[in-house]
Amino acid sequence: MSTASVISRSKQLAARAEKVIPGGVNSPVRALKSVGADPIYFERGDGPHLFDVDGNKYIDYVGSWGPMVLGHCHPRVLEAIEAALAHGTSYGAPCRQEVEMAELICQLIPSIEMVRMVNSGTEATMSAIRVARAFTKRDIILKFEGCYHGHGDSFLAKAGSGLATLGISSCPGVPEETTKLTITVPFNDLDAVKKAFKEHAKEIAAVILEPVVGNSGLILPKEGYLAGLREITSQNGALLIFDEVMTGFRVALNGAQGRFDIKPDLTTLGKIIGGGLPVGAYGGRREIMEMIAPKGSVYQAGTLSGNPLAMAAGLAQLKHLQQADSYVRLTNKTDLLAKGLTELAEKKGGMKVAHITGMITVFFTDKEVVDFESAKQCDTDKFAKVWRKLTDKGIYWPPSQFEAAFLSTVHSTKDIEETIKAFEESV
Ligand code: HOZ
Repeated sequence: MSTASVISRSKQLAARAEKVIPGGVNSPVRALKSVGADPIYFERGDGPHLFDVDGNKYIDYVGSWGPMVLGHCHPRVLEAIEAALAHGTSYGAPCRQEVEMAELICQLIPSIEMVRMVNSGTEATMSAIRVARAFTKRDIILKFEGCYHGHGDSFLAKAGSGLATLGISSCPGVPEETTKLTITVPFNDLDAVKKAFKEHAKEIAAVILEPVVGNSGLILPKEGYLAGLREITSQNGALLIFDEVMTGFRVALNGAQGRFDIKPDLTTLGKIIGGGLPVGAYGGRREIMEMIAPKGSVYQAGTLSGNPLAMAAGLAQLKHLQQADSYVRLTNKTDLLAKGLTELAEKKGGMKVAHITGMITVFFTDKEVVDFESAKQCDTDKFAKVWRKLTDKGIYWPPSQFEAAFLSTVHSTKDIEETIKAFEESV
């Protein structure tokens, strides 16, 4: 444990990092600015736990923002990586594992008839809208306030996640011409979508959304909302793209689309399918995906795409998740945490808890959170105070009101009880 008189190793690393990495971090939320803390540098993970460079142990609810659904260092995943590692780290050429990965994704997610592997969720969404534009011969993309689809130019308008955390509503460096091609409307409001289609009939190439929003905190779709979007897009000749980078293989084996029984035209994936290694994918209807080069002329490429290590890790994780009780266990664990936190919210007030299998958010507000506007009404100062107390008690909760927390299949009942107790003592 660090003491006040000694400069912690995290602080020492942060001082060095600030000189050579913008803000000292490789992704903005990690700077912990909005919660009034200094970056924590981590050394290792083990099951549901993380250990920082100062030797502090945490129950981890970030889970690398989604991939660690089986916890850190799962033996099956490590074995698969070790076996693949012995054969080299990258070929820049096709490999057996990428074929197996594509077959498994197509088998588990029926709306995906063909899939292309990329290296991150950002690449997946950028590529998905390119092929959607090519297929529909239209340019406008409709997205939702508070949804986050990575840092591609088209997606940074009224985005959630780090932009919401830092209060950046539009990003310098994105050409105005690009911004004009993105329409944003509130989530969970079908009338707003209908109005946008009325105003831009035959111009909207695609509607893209997180079917369960994880980047404004967790926001569930209202009853009938996703079906309504499916109907409107079909009627208007636009594609429906589900960004399941977070929800894919997490809220159910067949993702949010399986859980809510909606068939999008295209789906983007990432996180879990890489087992913690860098990965992304986009896939969907065959006639759309066949437009991608070299089958078609929509260009998209990548040296590390279908990387054998990432494929091996992802395959091992997906195969393990296919085992009978994975999602029952993940659901039960999430429900247990949600029950404890909901009881606390009812007792204390000023808190609302949203959850679905493997994901949870505590919003510091009295009102239901149904969209970005209501998420932004939360008391972020209170969130920051509670976050700091939780961290001191060894709970590593996502450092932003606008991020969902992630559970794994290996969080124990004891871990969850400790977490509820830490919340009781912190709010
Ligand atoms: N914006 C990411 C989660 N929604 C955080 C990425 C990171 O800091 O690793």
